[in-house]
Amino acid sequence: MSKKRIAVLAGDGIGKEVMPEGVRVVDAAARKFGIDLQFDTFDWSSWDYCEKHGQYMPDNWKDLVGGHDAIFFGAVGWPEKIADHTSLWQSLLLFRRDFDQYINLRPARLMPGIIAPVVRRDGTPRQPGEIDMYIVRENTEGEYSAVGGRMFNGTEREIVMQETIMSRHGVDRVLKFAFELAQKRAKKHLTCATKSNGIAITMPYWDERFAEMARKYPGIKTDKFHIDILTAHFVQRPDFFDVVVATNLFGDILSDLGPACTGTIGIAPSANMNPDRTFPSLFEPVHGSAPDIYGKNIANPIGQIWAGAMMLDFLGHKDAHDAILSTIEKVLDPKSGAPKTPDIGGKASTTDLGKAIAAAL
Ligand code: GGG
Repeated sequence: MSKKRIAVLAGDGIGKEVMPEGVRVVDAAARKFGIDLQFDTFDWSSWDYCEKHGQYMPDNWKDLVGGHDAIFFGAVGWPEKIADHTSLWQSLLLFRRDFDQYINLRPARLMPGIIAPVVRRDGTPRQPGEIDMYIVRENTEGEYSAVGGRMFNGTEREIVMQETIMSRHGVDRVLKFAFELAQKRAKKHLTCATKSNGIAITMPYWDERFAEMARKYPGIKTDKFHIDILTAHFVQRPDFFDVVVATNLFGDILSDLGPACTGTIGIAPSANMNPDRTFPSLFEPVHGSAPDIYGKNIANPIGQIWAGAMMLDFLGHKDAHDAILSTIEKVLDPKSGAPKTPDIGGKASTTDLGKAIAAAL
């Protein structure tokens, strides 16, 4: 089998702490399953690089990583030094857009040993597997268009505006992906996140395209909720959901809320995919750089590790993905006695948990 080249960009804050554990476990899986991987590490896409060079990434970033099979990404953002919207648009959002990573796939699953903060209606705790959903987030347009501007800055006449862009091509391809994913799942249930009562031009269009696409998938049970009540349903009956498809902004919000309902966003992974494989896809934890806990080595590395498993799956190694996932479940199970980070009730370090998963693999 040919060598697969992985571009590794740890980025900012806890990205620097969780990435070594992600690489450790992906490397261990590669050895176990005979996958020939080469990790190429880059120090850019970080505030450290920006401080020296005045920008988050070198001008030739596309040449440097465009030939890789995948990008393994940590976190971006150092708000003490640079506005988040500047750092994001100089790195992560450029990857998503310029590499046409139009699907952002984010699973949320209740794992063994983690107490979900959302209990059942009768007050009993939810059990592992009871929450098991995928959020499919549109990843290149929508509310993240960056089209707009300011006029009359600093005056009484100041105006600021920003457009939401939806293209038929962009909407249809993410809906199609979501229907295809639902088709493969046992429940065959797809929920559409909308807000067409208030956002009366783009969101009705999103709903129309959803209804049109649904006609091609008669075997899929569909429903549609406005984003406000949908967030309430996530908290009150997360077990109802299977696959949820959402615009860029709504998908971002739901994919923090979904994992939060499973106890911690520290374990949540994210695959920014270019399914056409014209460009490399990018795999990252859902969480950001978390400056408040950076430097303590207490961040949960599972989001990064699980993202690494999704990367291996995308590269054609489902066996390695499944092995990492079942090892994470085994290690999280209280019976394992394995170390846990503070977000899941333990006192262990990032490194200890990463090493425990690699060893159990
Ligand atoms: N590991 C991903 C990361 O650093 N995310 C920071 C963030 O704020 N992302 C916003 C987004 O995903 O739209």
